[in-house]
Amino acid sequence: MKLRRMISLLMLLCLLGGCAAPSAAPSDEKYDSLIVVGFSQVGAESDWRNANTRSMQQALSAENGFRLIIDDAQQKKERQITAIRNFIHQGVDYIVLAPTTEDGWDTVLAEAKAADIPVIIIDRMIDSSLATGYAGDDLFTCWIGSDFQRQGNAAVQWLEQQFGDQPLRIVHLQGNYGSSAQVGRSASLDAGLARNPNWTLAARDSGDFTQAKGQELVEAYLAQGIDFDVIIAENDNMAYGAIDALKNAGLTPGRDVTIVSFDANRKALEMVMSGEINYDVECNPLHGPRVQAVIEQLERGETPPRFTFVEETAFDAACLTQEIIDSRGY
Ligand code: GYE
Repeated sequence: MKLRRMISLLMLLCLLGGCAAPSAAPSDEKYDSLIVVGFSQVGAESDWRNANTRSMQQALSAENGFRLIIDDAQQKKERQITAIRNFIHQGVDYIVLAPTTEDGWDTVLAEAKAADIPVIIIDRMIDSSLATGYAGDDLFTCWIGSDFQRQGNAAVQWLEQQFGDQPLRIVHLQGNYGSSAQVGRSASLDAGLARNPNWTLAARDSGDFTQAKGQELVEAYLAQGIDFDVIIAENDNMAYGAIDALKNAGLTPGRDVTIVSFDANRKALEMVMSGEINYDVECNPLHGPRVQAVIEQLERGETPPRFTFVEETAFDAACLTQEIIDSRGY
């Protein structure tokens, strides 16, 4: 247990028991030596997210010297802010934040900074102006995640290669508005629409990264008689929902409608192999060992890189092998 946590506990004991010296049982000693990490997770909206949570649990385990406290915010930023305040109050050693959306973190992260608790941001970013510099830059220690615009560019380039200047009517299922994953992936498609005059947007809505909403949206478009050639789903779970809606309407996904998706979970790769998904851009959720490495560096007094972009690729049936699917860790 670090000093900060020790002080919080002593204060609590003073309040409860008039400052009697606490006696440490052997099991307490083991507990005391663990690094306490409070992790504010977005939610459990997708397979990607669940793989990310599992990766954190596996890496930040007691065996590895950590005590991990996870708060599931159910995709609500207000809940994340409350969770971070609770972590500060508990005196955790580190805070890990996977932010729902990019804006609105200045106040609570300034509170963490005032309490001298390092904040590691994973997956999405706070404020998107990485390139131009962000006023709140010193409010976090480092960030680990994906280049979402690069992922979006891969999807758009694949469509350009496949269809040339053929007319395309595109349905765009977006993630939750204001999240870096949505902002980056959507920005790429907007650029693609601008440079391909034969592409039109048949429909565009947020499915909040969930399978149920992906299905609902596509069912609604079909019921409205909207015609489309391509569905771009900003994650696999929305693609699964869209595929179910198409099948229920007697259409063959991957053939009648081209499906482009993001994440490349194992199940989705199997669907690339069977032809139901045409192209899937990888997004790696296995940040647990990366966070572990960063904390261990900080514990040794070293300075980890401020921004770590994870290396990623993309798959269509032409480049996918069974070996890749079998070695998929998520
Ligand atoms: O693509 C989606 C999840 O932020 C990269 O969030 C993450 C996205 C991921 O719900 O499946």
